[in-house]
Amino acid sequence: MNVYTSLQQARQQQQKKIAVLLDPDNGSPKVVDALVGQAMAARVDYFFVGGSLVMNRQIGQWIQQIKSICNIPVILFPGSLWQVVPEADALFFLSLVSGRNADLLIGQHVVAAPILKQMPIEVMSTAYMLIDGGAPTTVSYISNSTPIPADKAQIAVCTAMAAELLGMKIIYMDSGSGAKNAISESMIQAVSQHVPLPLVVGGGIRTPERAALSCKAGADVVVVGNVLEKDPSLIGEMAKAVHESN
Ligand code: 1GP
Repeated sequence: MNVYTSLQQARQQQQKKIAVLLDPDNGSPKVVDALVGQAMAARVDYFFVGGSLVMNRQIGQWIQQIKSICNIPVILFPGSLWQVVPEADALFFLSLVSGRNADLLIGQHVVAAPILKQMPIEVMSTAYMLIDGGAPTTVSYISNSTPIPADKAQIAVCTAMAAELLGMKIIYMDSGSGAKNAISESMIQAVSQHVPLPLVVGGGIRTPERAALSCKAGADVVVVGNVLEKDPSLIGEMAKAVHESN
């Protein structure tokens, strides 16, 4: 089954999924091995790899290392063109629809398109919506874009609707890695009710309770990054909370 089919199935059958965001800059091969081992034991559904700022120029080799020890699908979450490598299973072809930065809405995509056409990788058109998480994040700074205010669910809903009508396949709502506040349940619920696409939610999710609440509100995939870098032993509890939240 390809990755997008699994996301659609998750949405249709209300099987909640957990993705662990792996930062290629964090951790020696030994640390990554240990994290991947724990993720396998916890039955993590996906690995996301990438970010606004990545200094490791060997992302392909790094992904190969992960894939040599497990078969959890690896999905690229690229902050820039050079994070696009063929070793991953799939790629979020992200358009920053919450912003008005033309380069991140379509410009980079034009440059990436001929490269992606030649890669044996599943490309998934994704509407990326940055939501204010209570403090400036790396992604808002680097993308030079203003996040959707946290209390303006209607803007998020209309943005997601526009993305659906434009033919995008996935909605990714993110308050940015390490966000002070995770996205509110009311905003997740509003978007989920109005747009039938698989809904990925991340940024500032630090506890199993918060992960479960995001799922109950309508997230199909919950993304957890920062907190697991600090305490990988939380993976088991996080995954259990997500998988049991439907
Ligand atoms: C960021 O959604 C991810 O793009 C994960 O955020 O690192 O805060 O868990 P955290």
